[in-house]
Amino acid sequence: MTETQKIFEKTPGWLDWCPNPSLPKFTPPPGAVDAHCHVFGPGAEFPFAPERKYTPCDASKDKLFALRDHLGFSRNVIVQATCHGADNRALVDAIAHSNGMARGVGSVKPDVTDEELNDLHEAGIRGVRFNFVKRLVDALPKGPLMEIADRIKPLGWHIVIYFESQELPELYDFFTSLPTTVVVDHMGCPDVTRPVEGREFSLFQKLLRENENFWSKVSCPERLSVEGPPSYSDVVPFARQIVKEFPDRVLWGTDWPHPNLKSHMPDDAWLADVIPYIAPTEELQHKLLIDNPMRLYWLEEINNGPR
Ligand code: 0GY
Repeated sequence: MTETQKIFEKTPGWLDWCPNPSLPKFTPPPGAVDAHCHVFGPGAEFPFAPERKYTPCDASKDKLFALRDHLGFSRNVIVQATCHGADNRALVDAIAHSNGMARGVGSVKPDVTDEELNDLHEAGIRGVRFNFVKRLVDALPKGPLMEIADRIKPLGWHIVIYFESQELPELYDFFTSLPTTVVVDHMGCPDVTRPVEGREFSLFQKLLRENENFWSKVSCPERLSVEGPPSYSDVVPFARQIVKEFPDRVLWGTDWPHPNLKSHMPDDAWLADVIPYIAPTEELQHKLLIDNPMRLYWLEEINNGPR
């Protein structure tokens, strides 16, 4: 085995993405956006970060775009995952080959220059991700994160935060002090064995209710569910509640290629088929899949019309 092969050997037990998803029963409205997905490598072209906590299988832009077409979506928002650290090259390359149909959320370090930020903006990046999930990253001091927040604000970017629900009480004040629009990944990862009206999820709803700059992705049933596929029915009431109360501040995404799943790998059609259960009317589906992501990621198209 060569040194390169050893470096990119995927984490033991890693579940690969579903190679042949079925066709969803749900037909997304024309122009729908998958607003949370990733590209991984290919590692030989875009090496994974030395500080990563896992090594994924390759998940290329071509496979992502093929999935987009297969599921009946039109656009992608590609989010930087921790295995690529603050090296956004795979992400930028994917956007560059999307014919304008992808935008991105990157990852930067506090020493990023203004020129680099401007280049990322030109490349189609519209936000940065702050990751607080302990199994994925070493704890980040808040000061440098706030510096990054202040630097990206003039570009009109937003911040995507990824955390687990038990961390919210401690992080709440920091989150509400962020100066931009803030998008929470996967509803703050609730423990779905607890009630929707319980203390834990109520704190998350309070965050959105009292802070109009906060949005939520109603994504990742495959990661949150205890009951499991194909209907992920224990996650639906949580997502449905958020869509109902905050219809203009929600996003949906596949989370393809579903990093670090332990129990099963979803057929991505199952995930699309959850949409009508969490957004039961055409109006809600249109906001969730088109109006909201377009406002956040393709604002100039709304203002100026298509390119
Ligand atoms: C993980 C890994 C990552 C992210 C996601 O849902 C996600 O966006 O899966 C990451 O950033 O490395 O295991 O959750």
